[in-house]
This record gives sequence, structure tokens and C-alpha cells, in this order.
Amino acid sequence: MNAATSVVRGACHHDCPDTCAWEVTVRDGVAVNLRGDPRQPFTDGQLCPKVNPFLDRVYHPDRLLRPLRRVGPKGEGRFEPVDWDAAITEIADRIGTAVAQHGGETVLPYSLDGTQGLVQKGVLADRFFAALGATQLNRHICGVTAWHGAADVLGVPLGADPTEIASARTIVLWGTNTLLTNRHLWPYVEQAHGNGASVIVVDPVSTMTAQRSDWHVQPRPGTDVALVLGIIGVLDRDGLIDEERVRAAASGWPELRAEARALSLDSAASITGLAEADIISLAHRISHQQPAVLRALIGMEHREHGQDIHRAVAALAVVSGSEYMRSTQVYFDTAFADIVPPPGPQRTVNMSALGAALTDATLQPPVTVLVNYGCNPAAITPDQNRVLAGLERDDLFTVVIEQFMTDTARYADIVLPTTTQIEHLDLMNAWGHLYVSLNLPAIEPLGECLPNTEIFRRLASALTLDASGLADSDEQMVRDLLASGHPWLDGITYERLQRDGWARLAVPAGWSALTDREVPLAPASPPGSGTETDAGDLESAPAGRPAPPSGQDAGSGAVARSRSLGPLRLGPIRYRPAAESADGDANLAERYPLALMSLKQHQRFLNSHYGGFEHHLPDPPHPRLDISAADAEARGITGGDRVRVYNGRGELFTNAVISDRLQPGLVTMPFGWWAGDADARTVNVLTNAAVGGDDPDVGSAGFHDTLVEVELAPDERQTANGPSS
Ligand SMILES: Nc1nc2c(c(=O)[nH]1)N[C@H]1C(S)=C(S)[C@@H](COP(=O)(O)OP(=O)(O)OC[C@H]3O[C@@H](n4cnc5c(=O)[nH]c(N)nc54)[C@H](O)[C@@H]3O)O[C@H]1N2
Ligand SMILES: Nc1nc2c(c(=O)[nH]1)N[C@H]1C(S)=C(S)[C@@H](COP(=O)(O)OP(=O)(O)OC[C@H]3O[C@@H](n4cnc5c(=O)[nH]c(N)nc54)[C@H](O)[C@@H]3O)O[C@H]1N2
Ligand code: SF4
Ligand SMILES: [Mo]
Repeated sequence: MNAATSVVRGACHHDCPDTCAWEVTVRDGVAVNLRGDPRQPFTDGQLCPKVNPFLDRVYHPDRLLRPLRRVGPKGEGRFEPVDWDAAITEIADRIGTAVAQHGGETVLPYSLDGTQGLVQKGVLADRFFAALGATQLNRHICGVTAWHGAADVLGVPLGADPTEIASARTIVLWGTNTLLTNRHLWPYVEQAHGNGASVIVVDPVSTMTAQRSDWHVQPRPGTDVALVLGIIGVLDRDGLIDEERVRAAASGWPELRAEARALSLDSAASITGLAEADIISLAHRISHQQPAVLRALIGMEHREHGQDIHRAVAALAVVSGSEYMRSTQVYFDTAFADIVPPPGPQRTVNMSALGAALTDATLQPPVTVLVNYGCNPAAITPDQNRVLAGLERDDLFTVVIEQFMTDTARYADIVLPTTTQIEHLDLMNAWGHLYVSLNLPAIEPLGECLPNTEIFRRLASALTLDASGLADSDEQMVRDLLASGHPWLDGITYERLQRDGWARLAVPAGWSALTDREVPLAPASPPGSGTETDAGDLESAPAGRPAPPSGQDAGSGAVARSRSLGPLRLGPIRYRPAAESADGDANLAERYPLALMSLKQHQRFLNSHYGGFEHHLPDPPHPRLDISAADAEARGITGGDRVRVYNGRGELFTNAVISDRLQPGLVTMPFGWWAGDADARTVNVLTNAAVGGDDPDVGSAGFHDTLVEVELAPDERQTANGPSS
């Protein structure tokens, strides 16, 4: 290597459980190579088909490199360049005027995990919106429902370290498409398989993971609670439950057992569409081939009763004596210092209900300023027509901080160009493993791009906001996050991460919240801070939620503290069909008899990140509707036909593919496509924004509880039937 070549360590920013550690080779200031870090055990030198060509994204000719001001109608995408000072001044003026007129809540931040980097995703922006008194966004589109389902049973939503799946004898991938969405876990699954473990997938769809499994259990969508009750019923009937252990470990076992006994095996079979023999066999395999692991992730939370499903799977782990695995995010939330302001008194808006928040004429104060960063709501939020109607409002001032002219950015008044992961500093947590990484900037920001943090620093200064931490540097925030003093961060310093790139949290091997009902807490005063902190309060719920009931502090002071989690919680649980499902509202199900699931399906997509990039599109390069042969035939549809997919919320046109992967009554479409120039409509034009669960603030959207009807598109009908006149 010549003197101008260097290798810079970092980690992938994507909303993906794997958070790969990477190395960027830089020559004369230009990134020329990117590869997975071969030393990081989970990454093991491999990135993925989405991110292998990431440098093409960084240097893509369509990168936004200058601030832009809209000159055409909203949505059309016509902009003129403007300089940074003018853009910041205009935004500050518009925010200042709106807040003076309506109060701070008229401002709505809208962001998600476009980057998972803790600093670029949150901290400074959170402080900025708190100082402004803005409406608080409940970021509940992903993970929070599953969080609550797991917490209902475990007291905390901490599953075991996923890498321990390697030593299981039975692996149940329950509603998770590991090979596609969590590919770096697959080698651990294969290791177990090589040692004789059986791999079972429970999924209504025959995914690529299901096809690689030993056994694909294919229930009707959304019926998993009935499946779990059926399994528990079989375990109970056959004397396979260690009642003494369950009673000692958990409360609510008699109530759960009563529910399982009340649902006959016959009913469980008819609700789930599975054979009784399959439910029996699944129960026996889990029971006889221990250690068993039940691995859930996110997808099945996207249902009206997604929390019940996640709760049921966790409860089954307790009853059957299996290990339970899910997102590892909470380990990091527990370990890192909490350096953002606590939730304020301002109103909250659930992000799934963006369409309603922007179009509800009775909302007081109205949302008149939308600041969007790290999220592409025009493509990813359910009930797209309503979202777009909101974004079209002339009296809404919209700022979009983006890398590309996304479907959302086209509706902005001002677009601010932002850096990619190799252009800024960040601290990365993970939700699929226990490694923390430091992402060092490898190259200078392209064009006039600025990191999110710098944009919010400038806006805070222009608005002369008075709150602490609004001028903190990115490095300061990283250091502060690491300074909790929590034992899981023992020995993990900024300098060590700068040297090595990553470190495993110091969670003892084999630690599990199912069995170790004692979780360490950060000391009341972290070393060197001199101030009280809530660092590492594992009981605090995500964004703006009241804490679930907690156990007892076992100690306090600057020495070791821990929290006893008390007994596991079982209790009654019952299958409830979603309103928008075949078993739900009969009128709706008659008009729209097909359940639509809009899946993460493409190996080269990561949510909406790559849907607008030619070389990431599949062949043929269009979204498709998969439909079973029976449903297609009943509608006169053959493979390749252009079809209209519709319901009461919207319609779209696409090509049908006859699929033997689907049960009749179920159709699927891939998620993550952009609408582009033509017509900003994607699968989310159809999806259900109803927020599930018993608490509208908790739930994710019922994306997968969407009913539709499908027919031949009018032009195809003409071809099929001959000209009609
Ligand atoms: N129909 C349907 N809809 C879904 C889902 C589904 O399965 N089906 N899944 C849901 C789920 S689970 C999720 S998580 C969401 C994902 O929704 P999003 O979080 O919106 O998805 P992404 O496409 O990952 O990221 C959005 C944008 O972040 C931008 N970005 C990346 N890095 C940065 C940065 O450093 N700064 C800024 N300002 N921007 C950045 C990218 O350019 C990208 O346009 O979608 C949800 N919507
Ligand atoms: N390639 C790729 N990887 C990704 C993403 C991506 O867009 N592309 N997105 C990332 C994000 S944001 C997330 S949240 C994760 C999600 O990771 P996963 O949770 O693994 O993925 P999903 O596809 O959302 O859902 C998993 C499976 O749940 C099934 N499912 C849906 N409803 C039910 C149900 O009622 N019961 C059962 N048993 N199964 C059900 C679906 O058919 C699907 O196959 O993936 C991440 N990784
Ligand atoms: S998207 Fe996921 S698998 Fe791909 S490089 Fe990033 S973290 Fe790794
Ligand atoms: Mo997600």
C-alpha cells in the first residue's frame, strides 16, 4: 500500500440485526474498497448482497450534494439549489413562526432507523425536539410490539445471546426469515444442524428459510396464539410439563393451562389450518429434543394482535423449558448511558398513524411543520394514500434530510443533503448479537453534505434554543454513551473501540433472563460523572412509554447494583382474530377475501434503501403479486397477467405470479420498492394502518392484517375476452 492508502474501521448502519463490522480502504481520500471485518466473529469477513456494492451508493451520481428548495408542486420533484445558511435560516424562521402561532407541538419529527447509529439517529435530534417542545413520535413501527410481548412474560424483553443457537438440538425459527433478514445467524444454525439439530420454521409463507429447514410448519396467518395453546395442550395432556419447575419460575401457570385446556386440539387445528398430528409432533419435538430454542424476531408483530403472538411464543419457551431468543437491542439500551431527555408532557403521535396525524382537521394544534430524517414515510408507512394526502398539504412545511431524492423528499419544501455511514462518526449497537462497534469516518463528506448531528446543531443555534448538550460534538456523545459504568461495558472505552473497531458486551456467556432473574444495573453515579443518572435502566420502555412494573433494586451506590426480575409471568392468553382478517369482520372479508402480506423479500433490498437503484432490482425489475393457483384460477388469472389489487384504502396494478409457496387465501407482495416518477404508489397504498394491541400507543401497524381483492386489470380483461365493442 502506498502512503496515501489507509484502512478505516466502521460498521454497517442498516436496520438489520447483523450490524456487520467493516473495513474501508481509502486511497487519496477516495473509498476504493469495502469488506466485512474478518476478525469480528459474527461478521466473519462477509457483508451481504445489499451492502457489498455500498460504495456505489456513496458515489452514486444521484446523491444529493447541495441543499435544495422546492420550486414545483409538492411531489413533482422540482428543486433549485440553495446555500446552507439560507436553508437553515429559512427553516428556523418557519419553525419559529409556526411555534409562535401554534406552540411547539405543531412540529412533528419523523424518523426511524435509516441509520441505526446511536448518535446520527437520535441523541442530538432528540435533544433538539425536546427543547422545542415538539410533538413526540412513538417509533412503534418496528420492534416495540415484539418488545412488549416479550416483556409481558420475562419482565424485561431480554432473550439469550443468539449465537448460543449453535448448541441447540431443536431450533424453531418462529416467524423469522433468518436466511434473508438475519443471514449472519445462519452459520450458527448450520453448526447446530451439523451436530444433529433439527431446524423447524413456523411461517405462513414458504420463505427461503422455510425451504432450507427440516420442517416447515405453515399455519394460517395470525393464528399462532392458537398454535401455542394447542402445543401447550398436548404437552399438558401427555405429561410433558415439569409443573414443579414452571410453578417455581412463573406466576400465572394455572390460568395459562386453563386456556390451553379450553381450546381443544381439534379447534387449534381448524384455527391454524394445521393437521392435529402436526401440532402433536411439534409439541413432542420441542419437548423431546432439548435443548430447544424458540427464535422470534419482528415480522409477526405487524398484526393487530402481534403482541399476543410474541407473548405466546415467549410463554411457550417458559412452559416447555426451551431457550428464548429475540432482538438483543435491550442489552445495549441497558448498558449505555441514557443521554437523551426523558419524555416530556407533549402529545405523542404513533408513527404508523402519520396519515391520520397529517390529515385530521380536528387535531389541535395541527401539524404544520414536519422534519423527516432517516426514514422514507412516503414508501414505508401504511395507508400511503393518506400519508401522501398529508404530505401534499400546502400549509405543511416539510424538511427532509436525505441522501437521495426519495419518494418522501419529492414532497419537501427544503431538502438537506446528508452524509452516509463512511462519512461520519457513530457508535453502533446491534439487535442480532452482542458486539458494539465504533464507526469512524473514512472519507470527507461528499459535496456539501452534513451529518444529521451538525444539521441539528445549526438549527438549534439558529433558533437560539436553550438546553444543554445542543452543541455537543459527535465524539462527545459517543464517549458519554459509553460512560455509564455499567458492568456490561466493562473495559469498553472509546480508545479501545478506536483501535479494534468493535468489542463484545461483557455479558457473561450463557447469561439468560429466563434463568438468571437478576440483571446488573449501572452504578447510581457513573465513574467520573459526579452526577446522578438513569443510565442503563432496563425497565424503561421505548420512546415515551411508561415503565412496566419492575422488580426490586438489590443494591445501590457506586458499587454493583442489580435488579431482581421476580417470577416469569404467564397468565391467560386467548386467540383473537384481527378485525381485518378472514376470521374477523365478515363483511370486510366477503368484499376483500384475500389476506395480503407485504414481505421483506429481496436479497438486495434493505427496507426502502435500494428500491430506487437499478442494479439492486430483481429480474424482472417490478414488484409482483404472488397468488396461489386456486385463487388465481377462481379469478381467471394466469401467470404474468396484469392484475388490479385493491381494497377500501387504495389500488395498485402489478403482474401476477402463480406460486406454490402460498396457501389459498393468502397473497404476497414485496416491500421496499419506490414509486419513482410515475405514480407514488407502492404496496403500502393497501396496508392497514390500524394500530394493534390494546393500547393504541403501543402497537405497530397491522401491515400483514390487510385484506384485498384481486382481479384482472381492465386492459388484460380486454385481451382475454377480446375487444368489448
Ligand atoms: N408494507 C410493509 N411496510 C413496512 C414493512 C414491511 O415489512 N411491509 N416493514 C416496516 C419496518 S419493520 C421498518 S423498520 C420500516 C423501515 O422504514 P425506514 O426506516 O424508512 O427504512 P429505510 O429504507 O431503512 O430508511 C429510510 C431512509 O433513511 C435514509 N438514511 C440512511 N442513513 C441516513 C442518515 O445517516 N441520515 C439520514 N438523514 N438519512 C439516512 C435512507 O437514505 C433511506 O431513504 O418499514 C416498515 N414498513
Ligand atoms: N434483506 C433484507 N433484510 C432485512 C430487511 C430487509 O428489508 N431486507 N429488513 C430488516 C428489518 S427492518 C427487520 S424488522 C427485520 C425483520 O426480520 P424478520 O422478522 O425475520 O422478517 P419479516 O420478513 O419481517 O418477518 C419474518 C416472517 O414472519 C412471517 N410472519 C408474518 N406474519 C406471521 C404470523 O402471523 N405468524 C408467523 N408464524 N409468521 C408470520 C412472515 O411470513 C415472514 O417470513 O429484517 C431486517 N433485515
Ligand atoms: S445490511 Fe445487515 S447483513 Fe448487510 S452488511 Fe449491513 S448489517 Fe451486514
Ligand atoms: Mo424493521
